[in-house]
Amino acid sequence: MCTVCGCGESEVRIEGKAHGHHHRRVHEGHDHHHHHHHDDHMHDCGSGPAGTHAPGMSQARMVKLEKDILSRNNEHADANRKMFAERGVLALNLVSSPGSGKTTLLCRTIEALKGKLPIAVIEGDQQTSNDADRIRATGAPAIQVNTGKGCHLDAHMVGHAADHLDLAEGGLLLVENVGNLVCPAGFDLGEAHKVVVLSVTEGEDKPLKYPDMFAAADLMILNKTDLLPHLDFDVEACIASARKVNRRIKVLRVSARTGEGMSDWTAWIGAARAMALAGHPLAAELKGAA
Ligand SMILES: Nc1nc2c(ncn2[C@@H]2O[C@H](COP(=O)(O)OP(=O)(O)OP(=O)(O)O)[C@@H](O)[C@H]2O)c(=O)[nH]1
Ligand SMILES: [Mg+2]
Repeated sequence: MCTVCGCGESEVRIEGKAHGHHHRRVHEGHDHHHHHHHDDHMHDCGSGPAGTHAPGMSQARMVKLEKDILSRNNEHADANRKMFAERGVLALNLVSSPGSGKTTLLCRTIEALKGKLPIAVIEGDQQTSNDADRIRATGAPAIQVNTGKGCHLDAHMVGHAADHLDLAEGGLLLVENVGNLVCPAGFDLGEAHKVVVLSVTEGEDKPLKYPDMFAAADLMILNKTDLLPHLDFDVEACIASARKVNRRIKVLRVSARTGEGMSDWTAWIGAARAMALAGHPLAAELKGAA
């Protein structure tokens, strides 16, 4: 179950192989006993200590579940981070609402960096392997994770998918999370950075409406700038909103359609990669590759 929205367990599929995630199993039925428990009055709309609510579940139980789920996730995230560091892999976690242009951006990024560094992709969607197919068409290896009813990737899924990918030393791992501006914010995958993609068709108030996501990200890519002439989207107001929830967030204006801003994005990746490789034996050898 997700600590954010309280969605139930589901069967996760990694490239056609089913992985039952027993650690995500919860027995919500037990909570009926507590239905009239004294802290029940705090069920309303996320104002209690859990910061969220689920029908029939007490705030105390929710806080405990949340702690269990997140601490288990963090153990897997730490293991992933260690594995990425050992291999000198820069891992980026792309998060956004559905359709902001993540896969389009990734395909274009792979084209731009082709031959300069090894790139692999993990695609997260509830269903279909469409996005992994689109990535593979560029020649880069991709693993699709289908989360079923799940609304985000977790570190355990990413660890499994990374095993299947057999990541190259000194490479770039791009993780496209499930399209959802809420739940993926709470789950560390062991990535170096979360990158939030916001397209200009979504409205400039999104950082204020979904602050957790923008607070968790180090970079905001404002995508589909080619459409700006057709919209009344206020770019400056959007950036001001993002900075209100995250003073340090970097912002790049990009069009994955026309390629505008792509060189700023690949330069950002190059700088992040240099940081990821600092202290790694491959650092000198790979210098200037990206
Ligand atoms: N005009 C314009 N359209 C874009 C741009 N980037 C992506 N699109 C279009 O937006 C739509 C969604 O793009 P995707 O790349 O599938 O978006 P996504 O974020 O991967 O979507 P999900 O994986 O479903 O969450 C497609 O029709 C793209 O062609 C852009 O920069 N400009
Ligand atoms: Mg996609």
